[in-house]
Formats: sequence, C-alpha cells, structure tokens
Amino acid sequence: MATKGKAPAKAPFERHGLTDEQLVEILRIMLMHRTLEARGFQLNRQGKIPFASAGEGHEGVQAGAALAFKRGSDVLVPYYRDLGLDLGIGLTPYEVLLSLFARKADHSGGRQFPHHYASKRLGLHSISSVLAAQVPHAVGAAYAMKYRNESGRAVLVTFGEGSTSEGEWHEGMNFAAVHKLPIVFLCENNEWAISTPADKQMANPNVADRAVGYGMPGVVVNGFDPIAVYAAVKEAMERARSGGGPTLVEAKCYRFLAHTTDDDDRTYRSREEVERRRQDDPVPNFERLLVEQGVLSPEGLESLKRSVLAEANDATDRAEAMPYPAPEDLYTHVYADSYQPWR
Ligand SMILES: Cc1ncc(C[n+]2csc(CCOP(=O)(O)OP(=O)(O)O)c2C)c(N)n1
Repeated sequence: MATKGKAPAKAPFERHGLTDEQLVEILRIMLMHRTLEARGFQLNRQGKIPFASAGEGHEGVQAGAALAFKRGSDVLVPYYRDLGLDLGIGLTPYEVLLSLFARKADHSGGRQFPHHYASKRLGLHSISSVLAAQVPHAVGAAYAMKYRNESGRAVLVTFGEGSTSEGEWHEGMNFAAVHKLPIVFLCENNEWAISTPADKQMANPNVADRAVGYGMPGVVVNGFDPIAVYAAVKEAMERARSGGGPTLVEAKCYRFLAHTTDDDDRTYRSREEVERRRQDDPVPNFERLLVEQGVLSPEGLESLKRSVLAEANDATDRAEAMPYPAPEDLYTHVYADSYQPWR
C-alpha cells in the first residue's frame, strides 16, 4: 500500500491557533493515555484485571481530535481503542481504573467490558464491541440533532480501518450524506485489524477516498501529528455544526502493541516492522517538538511526566481499594423491580 511504512514528510511548525497551554494539554493527554494503557497491561500480567486494550501509536490522533470536540454540546461515539479521546473530553483516570478493575463504583457497576465507557455528563455514548455498530448509533444521534434543529452541535464517531468493511459503516455513511447530517467520521487507520493487514482489507489504501462515492468530503491526515489532526477534525466539526454536512477524516497511524492483552502479535507481524515504525512514535516526537519550539522547558516536561504518573498511581490505588459489586446485584437493572429469576 502506498503509505505503508511512511509518515508524510515533516511540515514546518504550524500551531493552528493553539496556545501554549493547549499544546501542553495535548501532550498531557497523550502521556496519560500511554501511562494508563501500560498500567492496564501491567495489572493484567499481575493477574489483577482480566483484560485491557492498547492504543499505543494512536495518542496523536486522539489527543488532537479531543481538542476539536466542544464539551457540553457535541456528542462522542467512540470505539474500544479510544482511551485518549475519552480522557481528552474529560473522563478521569479514576473512572478508567474503576472500569479496568470492574468495581461497583464504575459507571456500569462493574458489568461492562473494560474500556467501554459511557458518560451522560460528557456526551460520551456507550461503546459497542460489535465493529461498526456505533456508526448507525452515531448517525441516529446526528439525525436527532438535525430533526430538533439543534444547530451548533455535532457528533464525532470513530472506528478502525477494518470496521469500514462492515455494511453498517457504508449504510451510516450514505444516510448521513443523503440527509446532510452534523457528523464527522474519524477513521484511525493503524494498518492492522487484529491479524488482517490493511492491504488484505481493501484494494484502495485510502479509506478517505471512499467519501466521494457518498457525496461528502474525505481528507487524509498524518495521525502521528496531533496538531494536524486537531486542524482537520476542527474544520470538519465546524462544517458539521454549521449545517455543511458530514466529512470523513482518515488519520494514518500504527498500532505498536498487540491488539489487546489477549493477543500475541508476533504470530502475524515481524519485530522488525514494529521496530521500524517506532520512529514515528507520536509521544517522544511531540515531547521533542514542544521543547524545541520553546513551548515547554526540559524541566517543565519532566515535571509534567511526574505529575501524570502520580495521578495514574493515585487513581490505581483508589480504584483497587474499592469493593466489587455484590453477587446479589447481578440482576439489578436487568429485570423490573426486584424480580429474581431463581425464586
Ligand atoms: C462484527 C464484528 N466482527 C468481528 C469482531 C472481532 N474483532 C474485534 S476487534 C477486530 C479488529 C478491528 O479492526 P479495526 O476496525 O481496524 O480497529 P483496530 O482494532 O485495529 O483499532 C475484530 C475483527 C467484532 N468485534 N465485531
């Protein structure tokens, strides 16, 4: 595939109107994303949690896109690999750890799959593990906004490139374009759908090229560059909010770790490939950029990293100390009233 193994050439520093504080906030989200994901893998290997997924390589896409989301009015319909996007719109590390530990204080009472967050407070839609099922959900939310004349609001829906092979993805794209709905489709193309490489998924290397077939704009952006992602998603969200209809944005990135803690990626891709792609790692590259551009001092960077780690450690300790749900709560919210099927 044309773009495989290569990030687009390095552009000169362009901050797209972002202040120093916003640039540092993007880096803080990227660092927290990476720290909490490493924590998930550690806790799994310690036998303390059953499962965690991994978005290493997606940090730039997600922290950049999160900044283009308008808190309090936009709606986010993410997928399971979007920890950084969820943190970026306001999910707390403590909420993340409650989900991983499946504690009673978790938003779903410890019942949902790990990393499947939902928050009415944040406009964060409940996540579905069924690939592309979130697309019709998101399109429905966008249709409701249009039906109710709620201008100034938009939906951001995300998915991997593998999910674009699902019928629901195509149906959602078509319906959104026909009805000119306020929605942005953000594809996080990490080149792998578990063990299926992107060139076995589709003959055209650009998911974004499909947009023209539905009658909406499609753009490709370097997913290792959070500022470029911010700019592309912001423009698309503004078009959606102002009645201009949907956009498909494809952010090219890479998955550095296994699909989840249950996957062994050595069975389908070489260590050399992963090692080679590490040169595009958005986290150290963005750290370096902010220091080079004088946005952060080297001491400021170290202090930011220390505070992220301290917050992650505190969230881990607090969540681990919380109780599990009681066994007798199993049917709460499943059957009406206090009906218990075994009685
Ligand atoms: C309808 C459906 N088919 C298969 C699966 C199993 N499955 C879970 S994740 C995944 C790969 C998805 O790849 P992609 O959409 O590219 O996203 P990524 O995980 O790479 O971020 C598959 C096949 C599923 N969850 N749902």
